[in-house]
Amino acid sequence: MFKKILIANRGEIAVRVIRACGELGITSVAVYSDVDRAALHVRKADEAYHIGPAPAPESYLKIEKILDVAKRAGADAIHPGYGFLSENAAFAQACADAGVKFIGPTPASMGMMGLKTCARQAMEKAGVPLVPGTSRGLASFEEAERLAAEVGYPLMLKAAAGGGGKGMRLVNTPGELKSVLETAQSEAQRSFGDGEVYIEKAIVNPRHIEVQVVADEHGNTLYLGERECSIQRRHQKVLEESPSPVVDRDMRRRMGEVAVRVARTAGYTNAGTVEFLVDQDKNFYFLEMNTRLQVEHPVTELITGLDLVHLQIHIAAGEKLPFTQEDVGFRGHAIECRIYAEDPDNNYFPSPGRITLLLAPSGPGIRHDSGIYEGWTVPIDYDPLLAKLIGYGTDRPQTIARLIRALIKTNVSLFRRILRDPDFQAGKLDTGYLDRLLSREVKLDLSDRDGAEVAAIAAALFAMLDPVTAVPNNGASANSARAAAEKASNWKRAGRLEGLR
Ligand code: MV4
Repeated sequence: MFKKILIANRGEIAVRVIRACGELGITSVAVYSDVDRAALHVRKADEAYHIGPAPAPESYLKIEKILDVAKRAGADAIHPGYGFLSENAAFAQACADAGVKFIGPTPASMGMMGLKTCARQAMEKAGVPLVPGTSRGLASFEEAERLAAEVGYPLMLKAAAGGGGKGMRLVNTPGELKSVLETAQSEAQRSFGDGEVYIEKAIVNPRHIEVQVVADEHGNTLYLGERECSIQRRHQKVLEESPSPVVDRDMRRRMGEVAVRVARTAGYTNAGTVEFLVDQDKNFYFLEMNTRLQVEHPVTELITGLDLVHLQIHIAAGEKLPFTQEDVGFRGHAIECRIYAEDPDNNYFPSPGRITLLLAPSGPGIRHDSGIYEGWTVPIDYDPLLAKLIGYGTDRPQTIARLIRALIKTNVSLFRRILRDPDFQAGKLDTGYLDRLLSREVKLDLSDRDGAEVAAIAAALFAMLDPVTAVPNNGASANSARAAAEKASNWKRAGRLEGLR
C-alpha cells in the first residue's frame, strides 16, 4: 500500500480524498495556490506545498510543478480528483515516467475516450448501442449532406475532441446544415485545436443517466448502478440521484452490462463513469465515458455502501476487487444537491467572498461534503462548487423529506423549489426539466389590487430591514445615506420589526 498520496486538487474533492487517506493510514499531501493558502484542504492535509499564483494554468494545471512537489514530498501516488488534470492523458503519462502512480486509468484508455469518434468506432465494433450517426469526422459538406439525409433530422453536430456538451450544435433542417457545420468546425478548431466534427441523430428530451464502473488491474470489471443526472443548467449538473426513477432492476442490469462492456473494450482500470442518453421509450445509447471520479459519486456510495475513493486507492495499489457483481447490492435512495457560490435569484451571478456564517446541515440521512469553513474567503478563480448536500433514506420520499428539512436551515432556494415541485416528486423529468421549471416564474401582477398591496408591503419590509440600500438618497452620497440610517436607534428598529411579525 502507498505511504504518501499527493492530492492534485482543491476544494471539497481534495478534502474527500484527504479523509480517505487518513482512514487508510496514508499520509496526505495538499498543494495550493496563492489564494488557497488558508483553504480547508490545506488545513486538513498532513503536509501542504505552495504551487503558484491563483490562475489554474499557473498552479493546479502545472504538471512539472505538481510532479516536483511529489518528488520533494516523497509521494508514491497522485490522486487527481475531478476537473483540472484528472482526464489529461499527458499528465497520467508524466506520472508514470516519474515513477509516481496515477490513481486512475491508463493514458491509453483516457486517450481513446478523449476522442469521441475513436470511442464510437471501438464501441460500435464491440456491439455497444450508440446513438445512430457517423463514427468518422466529416470530410466535406457534400459528405455531410449525404450522411445527414441517411441519419435524418433533427441531428447533432458534435466535436470529436469535445464532450460534456462543449462543441455541440443542433441542426433542425437540411437548409441549416451548411452554416451550422462551418460554425461547428471552426469552433471545434478554436476550442480544442481539432476541427473534426461528426453527426448523431438528435434524441428529443433525453434523460442523462450514467453508470458507475470499477475495474481492477487483474481483469475484474463491475458496475455499481446508475445515477440520474438530467437536472442540469448549461451542461452543469445541479442535482443527481440514485437509483433513477425510470430504471428498474432489469434495465439496471442491462445498462450495467453494457457499461462493463464499454470499460473492457477500453482496457479500463480504476473508477469510471459510462454516460448514456435515454429516450422517451427508455432505449439507452452510449454517449461518452468519463475517466475520473465524478462530483456525484457519493450517491452511489450511499446506495451501495462502498467507498469509491478507498476502492480507487486499493485498485491503484494493484489489489484485486474484494467482491463480485453478485455481492453488489442497491439499497435505499440518495439525492445530491450541489451548493454553488452563485445567486440563482440574480441570473446565477458568481458570488465569491467571505463566509460570515455557516450552518452545517446534519441529522439522520444527511451527508455534507464541503470544502469551506466559517471565516474563509471563497476565491473567484475556480469552479464555484462549495459543497454538496447529499440526502439518503429508505426510499425517494424519505430522502426528499430529509433534504427539505436540511435545506430549510440554509438558504438554498433553488433546491427547495425542485424538491417541492410535483413533477420532480413524480419522477417526471428530462433534460429540459430545469429550464421549464425556471421559466415558470412566480410573477407579481401589479395591475391587480392584491398584487399592488403585496408590493407595497414588501417595499416597506425591505426598507425596514435594509434602510441603507432601500432609502432613495436623492443625490446625496452613499455615505450620508448610511449615516442617516445609522442614526436611527437599533432599539427602535428592533421594536418596529417585532411589531411587523
Ligand atoms: C445529445 C442530445 C441529443 N441528441 N446527443 C449534452 C451533454 C453531452 N454529454 C451530450 N449532450 C447531449 N447530447 C444527441 N444525439 C442532447 C444532449 C443534451 C443534454 C444531455 C444530457 C443532459 C442535458 C442535456 C442538455 C442539452 C442537451
